Formats: sequence, structure tokens, C-alpha cells
Amino acid sequence: MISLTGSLGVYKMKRALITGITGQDGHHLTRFLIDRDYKIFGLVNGQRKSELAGFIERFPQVVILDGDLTDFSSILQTVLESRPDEIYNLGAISYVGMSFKQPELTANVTGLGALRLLEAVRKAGLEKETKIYQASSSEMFGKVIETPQHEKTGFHPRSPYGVSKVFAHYTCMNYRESYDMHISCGILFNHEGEFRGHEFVSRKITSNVAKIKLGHQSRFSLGDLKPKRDWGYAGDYVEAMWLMLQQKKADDYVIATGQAHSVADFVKTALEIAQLPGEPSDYVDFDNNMIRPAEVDLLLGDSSKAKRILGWQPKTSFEEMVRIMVENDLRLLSNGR
Ligand code: NAP
Ligand code: G4F
Repeated sequence: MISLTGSLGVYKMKRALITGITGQDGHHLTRFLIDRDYKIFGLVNGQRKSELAGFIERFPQVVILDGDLTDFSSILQTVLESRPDEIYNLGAISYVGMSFKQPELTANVTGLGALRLLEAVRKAGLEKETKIYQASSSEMFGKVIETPQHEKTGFHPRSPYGVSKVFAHYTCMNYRESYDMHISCGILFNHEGEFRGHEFVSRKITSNVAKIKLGHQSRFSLGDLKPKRDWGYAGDYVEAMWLMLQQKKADDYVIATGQAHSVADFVKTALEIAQLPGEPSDYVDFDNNMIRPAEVDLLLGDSSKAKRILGWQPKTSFEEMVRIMVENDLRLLSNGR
């Protein structure tokens, strides 16, 4: 912590290190922590810094540290330089489709990356001081063995991404039990918003619906319209991450809305919000390239433990979340971006 002494006494500024800070959740979490007076450090990887310029423009006060989750020495260096009170490990190859094409890279970044980070905290001698959030995922439930899924539901991952997240999740449990470290895993269900990457189905839908609305095109392509997801708003979910690290005891929590919608429902809702008449089939073609070797058909979360212990519950409805995204894409497109 940074101590500032003034007429009001000693004020301690908390320090947070965020991996994956340029991603969707990194944007929302940075805003959330800035509003709570945190000093923020972001680990940003390699040369592919496509999102970095926009991020720095939005958040010039964040200290950017070069590092890569595949490179232990760079992670150790960022931990030593930032000496964080809290670490949020959001960095990952997070697109399930890509994980089938680059399974080894996915295991290295998304799975082993978490292990390297925990080891770096131990090597820095901060294992008793630093609280750690691990971004676990509902994708770990995969071919679900029960519905809704909760903290005690068994895992059956269906992608290299899901398998890597299970490895990271169990590694966190093991370090918590072995070294008494404060590590909490948030098993977050799908969450979306204005910073969502264009490869994910939600953003693909809202950006294409915006293009259709503005007359740039008449149709677009998607894979399977049947899978159902428990979709929430990313801005709500970062609060849950933070709440987990404010608890005396570290633990794992499911974060979800408790409502599932199909991909077809998402398209229908986006069309309605954009006031485009007709059905999804009037606008959507089938793209066989989007079919995955193994699909997750249904995810639906039970976040009653988070409500009971963290006092967390979602604030934004499915319709409001889709509206935020459609209106954002209409605005961006109208401004030529
Ligand atoms: P995202 O937008 O894809 O962001 C992922 C971040 O990881 C990006 O900033 C990316 O940077 C970084 N990254 C990739 N490879 C890296 C490497 N080798 N070293 C360091 N950083 C690297 O993901 P998100 O939606 O914000 O999700 C945040 C975390 O929550 C992820 O771990 C994701 O798997 C997990 N999660 C997400 C959801 C969801 O619905 N959004 C649900 C459950 C769990 P570059 O772009 O520069 O490569
Ligand atoms: O938007 P998606 O790519 O998200 P997915 O696979 O559920 O993964 C997201 O949520 C996970 C939490 O459960 C996170 F851990 C993960 O990092 C990521 O944020 O696909 C959603 C569904 C899938 O069933 C997919 O097959 O939409 C289906 N889909 C149909 N057509 C498509 C498309 N997905 C994409 N990306 N693109 C399509 O054209």
C-alpha cells in the first residue's frame, strides 16, 4: 500500500496488478478500481498491443508493465515492481474457438500462466500479503452434469480452453491449501458489454445488427443458433471479483444471472432493439466454419452463494445488456469507427 499523510491522518492507497488489463474485463475492472482510489499496474504482453493505445487514452494513470504469462521472469519482475495488495489474473487466450486451433498456446497461457503467477508471488515473498483473483470460467462445466451449475458441480470441459481453466482452477485450490494463500476463483458465466472482442458471438451479433440498421449490409453469418448461455453484463461482474478479495477468507464463487438464452434469442433481442422487423432467419446465414469440434449446449448458473456471502447480485437485465451493446455499436459506426 502507498501511505499518504495529511490533515485527515494516514491514507493507504491500495495497489492492484491486473493481467489481461487490455481485455474486456480489464477495462471494466480498471474503471471500478480507479473509482476506489487504487494505484493500478497492468501486465501487458509482447508486441501485439492492438488494444493498448485506446486503453492508455482512457486510463493514462495506469502503470503499464511489459510481461507475458508464458514468461516467468517477466511475471516475477512485474510482481516485484508493483508489490500489489491484490492481483487479478484476467490474462488468457479466452476465445474458445481459437483454443481448438492453438491448444498448446492456450494451455501455456491460460493454464500454466496461472501457475507461473502464483509461483512469482511466492518467489517475491508476498504469499501472505497479496490477495489473488483467478478468472475461472463456466466453460469448465462444459457438458454439464446438472442444471443449474453451482460451486460443487463437477467439471466436464469441452475445449482446450475449458481444460486449461480447470488446470488453473485446481492449481489455485492447491496453492490456497498448501501455502495458505488468499486465492479466490470466480467461476464467471458469460458476460458481455461495450468492450467485448468482435470474435465473440454477442459482439458479432450487435456489430452486424448495427451495420444492417445503418444500411451497410443486409445479412451476416453465424454458426449454431441453439446453444444457450447465461449472459450477464461485464460491468456488474467485475464488482464480484473485487468483493471476493475483500473477504477475510478466500473461496470460490459462481457469478451468473440465473437465466439462459439461446444464440437465436440474442439475435432476436438485438433486432428488436435496433427496430429491425422480422426473424433471425431473415438476416442470418449459416457458417459451418463456426461449428466447434465439441459444443457446450447449455450453461445456467446458480450464484446464491455469492448473493449470501458477498452480497452480490446482477443489476443489468439481459435486454439492458443487449441494448448497451447495440447502442454502443450504432454510435461507433455512426462516428466512422
Ligand atoms: P479478453 O477480452 O479476451 O482479454 C484477455 C486478455 O488476456 C487480453 O488483454 C490479452 O491481451 C491478454 N493475454 C492474452 N495472452 C496473454 C499472454 N500470453 N500474456 C499476458 N496476457 C495475455 O477476456 P475477458 O472477456 O476480458 O475475460 C477476462 C478473463 O476472464 C479471461 O481469463 C477469461 O478467460 C475469463 N472469463 C471470461 C468470461 C467472459 O464471458 N468474458 C467468462 C468467464 C471467464 P492481448 O489481447 O494483447 O493478447
Ligand atoms: O461467444 P462465444 O464464443 O462464447 P463461449 O464459447 O461461451 O465462451 C465465452 O464464455 C466463457 C464462459 O462460459 C468464457 F470463459 C470464454 O472466455 C468466453 O468469454 O460463443 C457462445 C456460443 C457458443 O455456443 C458458440 O458455438 O455461441 C455459439 N456461436 C454460434 N455462432 C458462435 C457463433 N460463437 C462465435 N464466437 N461466433 C459465431 O459465429
